Amino acid sequence: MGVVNVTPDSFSDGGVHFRAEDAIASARRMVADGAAIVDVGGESTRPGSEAVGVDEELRRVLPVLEAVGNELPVSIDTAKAEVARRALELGAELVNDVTALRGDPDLGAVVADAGAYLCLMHMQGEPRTMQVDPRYDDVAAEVASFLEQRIAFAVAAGVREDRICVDPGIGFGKTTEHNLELLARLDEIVALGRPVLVGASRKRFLGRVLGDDEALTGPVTASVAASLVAYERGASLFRVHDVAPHVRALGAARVAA
Ligand code: HH2
Repeated sequence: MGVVNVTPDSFSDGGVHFRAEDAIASARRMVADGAAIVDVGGESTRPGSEAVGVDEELRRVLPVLEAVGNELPVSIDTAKAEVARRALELGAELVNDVTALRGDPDLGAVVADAGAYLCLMHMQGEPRTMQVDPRYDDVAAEVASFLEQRIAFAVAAGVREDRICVDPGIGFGKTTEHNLELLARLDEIVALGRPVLVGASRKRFLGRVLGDDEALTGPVTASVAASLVAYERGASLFRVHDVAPHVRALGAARVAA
């Protein structure tokens, strides 16, 4: 899954795709590079970010979806029912909701009515404050239990269970140690029986793993390493900014496994 953030402020590529024509060109290039789907988003969820309104989010993503929604496999990264509804009309097939249907009471019905795929992600707290002091007694068990409950919630809202994938939410209300423990115990998320998506790409804990305590982003080499670890532990979807090196490395890992 290639990341196309149509935002001025995303943590690692803020502004790169803010102009629709740049986002469209990147989406096409990512698919040419081997991405199975591109994830178009108009709201940053980086630590400390402020929410954007529905009109602004639509203004950002609609031109991109109008151009590539029916041309490429597209996912919409949103927590808003109205944004998801418009994106699905324009050809998107998956709704990637970092709030796991806790953000907008109407989103479940929109996904269900469209028969779309849905990604449910774990997040502790909300983006503005989530990295202030994240705490867990047992991070993997708590994330797995949360995702199990959100699958049940989505199914109760009418979403077909076989359309749902789950995501431990790397970096969303988690310390470096929490992120590493989630990757190490990913089998506990895989045991939920749904495909697991992992989005470690460029996240700052990868810079810290390499010894840079001040890092704001992680390098592509560490991003690929994290995806390979996740693949080895059973993940099947990888949300990444740098598609080509991930496609090559994951392709090689599949052959080598
Ligand atoms: N991470 C980000 C955004 N959306 N969705 C899922 N399912 N999983 C993730 O790990 C995930 C996500 C954050 O990364 P990015 O989109 O690059 O940054 P920003 O939120 O600042 O736009």
